[in-house]
Amino acid sequence: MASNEDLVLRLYDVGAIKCGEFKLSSGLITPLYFDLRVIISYPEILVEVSDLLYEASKLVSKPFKSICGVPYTALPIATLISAKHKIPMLLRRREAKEYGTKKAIEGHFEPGDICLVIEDVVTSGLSVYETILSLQSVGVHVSDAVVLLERSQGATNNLKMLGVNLHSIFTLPGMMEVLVKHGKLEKAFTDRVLDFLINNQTTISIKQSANVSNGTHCMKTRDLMERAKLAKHEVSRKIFEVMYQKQTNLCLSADVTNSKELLHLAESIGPYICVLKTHVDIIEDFDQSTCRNLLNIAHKHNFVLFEDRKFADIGHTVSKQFTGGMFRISEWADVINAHPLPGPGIIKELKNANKRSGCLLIGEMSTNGNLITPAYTKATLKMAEENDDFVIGFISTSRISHDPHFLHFTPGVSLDCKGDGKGQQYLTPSEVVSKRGADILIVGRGITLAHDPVAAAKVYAQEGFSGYLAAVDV
Ligand code: 5BU
Repeated sequence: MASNEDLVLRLYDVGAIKCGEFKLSSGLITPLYFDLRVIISYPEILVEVSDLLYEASKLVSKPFKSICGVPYTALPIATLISAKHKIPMLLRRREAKEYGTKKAIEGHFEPGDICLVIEDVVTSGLSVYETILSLQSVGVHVSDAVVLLERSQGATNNLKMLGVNLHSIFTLPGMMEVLVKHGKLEKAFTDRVLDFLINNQTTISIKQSANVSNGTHCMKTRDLMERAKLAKHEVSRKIFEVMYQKQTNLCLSADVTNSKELLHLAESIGPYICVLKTHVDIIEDFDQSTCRNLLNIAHKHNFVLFEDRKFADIGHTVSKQFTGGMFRISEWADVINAHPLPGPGIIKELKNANKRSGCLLIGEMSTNGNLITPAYTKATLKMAEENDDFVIGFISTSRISHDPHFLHFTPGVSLDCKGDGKGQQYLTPSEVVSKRGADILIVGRGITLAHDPVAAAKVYAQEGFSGYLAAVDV
């Protein structure tokens, strides 16, 4: 078999390695791009890549029963390995969600089987992880993945954090060394690519901000798993993880007035949201079974529950409102919120009543003519920082903290309306997420009153999350 160096040169010669300016799926512009799809036109290269990945598969931590290529480039690679080494293959359908009835995974498997995932190139590892999630959804486990090229932008660490070992044949710097050695690339160009790699890590997300003098940090990238690691409360960690796993930053504000409608919205829109927000005090037929059912749906579709109670009284009263009455909010809400207006006592008493929930402080409001001033917002931030074992972030209309462990939820979001004539003011998803730095967009009537609420939720989720990925740090 030809050496690995020969393979790199042949990949270059057939146009699988390209220099220029290319947009990655994350939106980043890279000076060096790999298009391994072309190797299907060169069977010898395809066989060689498959052989190398098969060799790498011998390094895995747990024996596997089947292999699964990440669609699409890795499919022929996985097929060759499967046929040559008599290893059963599974196939992940990318379009399964859209067509509802189709199975996410084709092929025969038993729950508990271990599958090896195969991929051509990884940047953050997200495509590999999506395939793993599909396999997991049918009970198939993945402990390892093999990849031809690790672009050295964080995939190995990202997947490690998710319990998956990534084995790569080449790293990007290693490949470039070979190309420089053989006169295919200029050293100055590869230095530029190395700079690009260093500056575009998908996991290193903290750097000193412009206002380093006062000790605050700002996020360089908005990497969710990195933020999950930095979370100071179990609930914020969970929210970051859910956002990452489901690739959504949409919070549905389910402001309906009966349990049936609420549960129906939760069930149908659950797959597209990370948080479901309620106003339980507007539900006419509320009882504890509403909560039990809601919790089951939240568990099934992997989202968290936020009761938008906006506590605003003295500590003694809010602790009773939180834990007692007919709503017993502390027993089921993962997230609650409070106005900082009464002073730190409100936070102390809510925390004493139940630390399991995370609290958002209302630092800004979306309504026309509200009385919140910049000084009030600043004082809210201070209060949050002093209680960051319980305060997980803010309701706000802009980013008020650059500390990446705080979450920013922004209400007043609509794609086609400027206001509701009752004081509410709307901005579009891209305005709140890309320009104002929201992490999570709160959408109520834009979805619940839509002709097709599920279709509307998909649009808001798509707009919101692509805005999140494309957002510059603010
Ligand atoms: P809408 O239907 O998307 O306008 O609903 C917005 C929701 O967010 C609604 O439940 C409000 O109570 C909530 N909200 C808000 O709109 N503006 C604010 O400043 C705060 C909460 Br705080």
